[in-house]
Amino acid sequence: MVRFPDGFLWGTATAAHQVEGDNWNNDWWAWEHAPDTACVDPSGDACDHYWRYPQDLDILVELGFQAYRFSIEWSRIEPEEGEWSGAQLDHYARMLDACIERGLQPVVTFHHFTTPRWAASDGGWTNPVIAERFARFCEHAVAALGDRIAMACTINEPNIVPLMGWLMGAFPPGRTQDLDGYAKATEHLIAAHRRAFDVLKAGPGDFPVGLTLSMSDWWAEPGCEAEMQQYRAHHEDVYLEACRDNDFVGVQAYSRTRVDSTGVTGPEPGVEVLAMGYEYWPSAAEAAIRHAVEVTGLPVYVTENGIGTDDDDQRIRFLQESLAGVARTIDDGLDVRGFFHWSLMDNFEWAFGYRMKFGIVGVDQTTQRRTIKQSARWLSEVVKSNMLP
Ligand code: GCO
Repeated sequence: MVRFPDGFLWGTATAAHQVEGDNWNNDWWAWEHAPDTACVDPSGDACDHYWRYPQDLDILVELGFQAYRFSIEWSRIEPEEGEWSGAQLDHYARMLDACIERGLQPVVTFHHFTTPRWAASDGGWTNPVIAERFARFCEHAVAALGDRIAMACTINEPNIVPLMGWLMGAFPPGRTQDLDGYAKATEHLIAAHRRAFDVLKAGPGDFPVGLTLSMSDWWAEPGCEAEMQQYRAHHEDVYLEACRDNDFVGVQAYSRTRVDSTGVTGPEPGVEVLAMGYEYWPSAAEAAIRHAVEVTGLPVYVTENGIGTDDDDQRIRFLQESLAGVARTIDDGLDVRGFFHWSLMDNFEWAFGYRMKFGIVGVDQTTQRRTIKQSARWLSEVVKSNMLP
C-alpha cells in the first residue's frame, strides 16, 4: 500500500464548453459548425452541466472527493466587449457556493480553450490587445467570485491553443503551418497569463494562482537529445519559465512524445496506441512532474490525468500505474499537492466530439442519465483511504 501525504487534494476536472451545453457565443461553437471544421460532433447540449451541476457535485461527495476543478465561460460573462452579465456571474457564484456547501474546494479555470466570438473576430490570440481583454475579464470575474475561490488556474494549456489553432488546424481558427500566427499567439498567451496572475492576486479572496500546462514524457532516440530538448523547450519550458513567480504549476500529461532525427515522431512499434492517437503511457504524469519541478522549483498539482477509453478496466490499470508514479515523485521529496482526474464525466472531447470517454461517470447523451463506472468506485477507495492499493 502507498500512502499519500495528509491533506493531499483529490479532485476531478471538467471544462465549461465540454460539459455545460448550449455554449454558443464562443469560437469553438462557431468552429464546430464551420464548413471546414475538424470537429466530428457539435458540442450541443454537452452534459447539461450548466443546470445539472448540483447532482454532479453530489456524485463527487458520494465518491469522497475534496475538490472540483471547472472553468467559467468568458463568453457568457462578457457576451460583447464591455457588456457584463450579472446573471452569468450569479450563476457561477451559485456553482461556487454549491461546491462550498458540499465541502468541495472550488478550483476555477478562467480560460479553457474557448474565446468569445467578439474577441476571436479580430485576430484572437494573435492580436496583442487580447492580453488586456483577458485581464479585464479576469478582473470582473474575480471581483464577483474571488471570495469563494480556493485555487485559480489562469489559462488551461496555453501551449495547445497555438499548436492546434495555428499549426495543426484542429482547433479554431483552423490554420495550418502558420508559424507567424503560432509565435504571436504564444507571446500573447504568456502575456495574458502574467496579467491575469497579477489581477487575480490583487482581487478579493486569497488563493494560489497558476496555469495548467500540457506536458509529456519526452523521449529522445539515440543521438537526438539536443533536438528533443529544443522541442520540449518550445512546447513546455517557455511557459514554465514564465511561471516561476506563480504559486503552483498545474501539470497535465497523458502520454509520451518521441523525438528522432526527423523530429517529433509517432508511437513506437509494439506500444499500444489509444483511440486518441497517442501511446498508452501511464508514467507520463511522473515524468512531467519531475520536469516541471526541475524548471520551476514550484509546488505541483496534477490538474488533469486520465485516459480516453471504452475499457473501464484499462482505466483502472492506467490510474494504478499513473498514481504509483505520482507517489514515487512524492517519495523522492517533490512537493506534489494534489491529483485531479480528467474527467468527472464523459464529455465533449473537442475535435473528437463524444467518441472519447475520459469520465469515471458515464453520460447518456440522449437522456443525460449519469452512470457511475467501476473506475469511479476504484478511485473513490483511493481517495477515501488516501492510499493506493
Ligand atoms: C486537454 C484539455 C482537456 C481534454 C483532456 C483529454 O488537456 O486537452 O485540458 O480539455 O479534454 O486533456 O484530452
